[in-house]
Amino acid sequence: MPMASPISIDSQDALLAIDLQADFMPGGALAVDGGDEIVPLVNRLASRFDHVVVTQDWHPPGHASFASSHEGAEPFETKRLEFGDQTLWRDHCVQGTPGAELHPDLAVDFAFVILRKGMRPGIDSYSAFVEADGKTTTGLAAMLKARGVKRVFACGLATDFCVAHSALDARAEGFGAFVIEDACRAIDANDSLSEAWARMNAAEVWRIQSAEILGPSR
Ligand code: VGL
Ligand code: ZN
Repeated sequence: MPMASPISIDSQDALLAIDLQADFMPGGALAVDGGDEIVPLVNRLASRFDHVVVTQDWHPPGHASFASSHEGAEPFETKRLEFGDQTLWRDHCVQGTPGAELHPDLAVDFAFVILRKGMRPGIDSYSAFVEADGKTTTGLAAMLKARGVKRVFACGLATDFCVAHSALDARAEGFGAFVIEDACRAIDANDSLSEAWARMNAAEVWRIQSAEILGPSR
């Protein structure tokens, strides 16, 4: 089968490796199917980029995104919070706990920054760029722009939440945005995966496969 035309990565491209943490791995508090399978692929991708950002979901205990923080609420339920609708989750990625640690095989040495997000008790941040209030910036866009980055390639966990929100916000910040589909895994709760792809298609976030960057596997 002929390959889609290859994408050549240069010094204006950045890779975001999103939330490859123990709690999102099989056996973790918020396990994503196959989450561990993509780590070697993410490492191979990271070796091709001059700018690699690793993100870490990093919540204080009792975070507003936890079902346990709301009387009578269940995980996966949607709750109206101060800044809008929030999907509630089992407690996950609590600061300093083993579940918040990055996967031990992730080649973090490629990263120039480990960006922590979701740190404020009352507000979530799926996105690596802007918190769920829609206005508090993490500073990542400015950092990437200062380094001359024009295109952002996102991979990691989960396709339909933190990867999608990060890619959409990359676009909103004026970057070209790509999601490397086979280097992601999804939660897919209540149709969230197809909704995320629909929003990304509409925003011209391009869905690509790792082979378009790495070349055909041998
Ligand atoms: C994520 C749900 C809650 C993610 C983080 O990394 O996609 N999903 N917190
Ligand atoms: Zn979270």
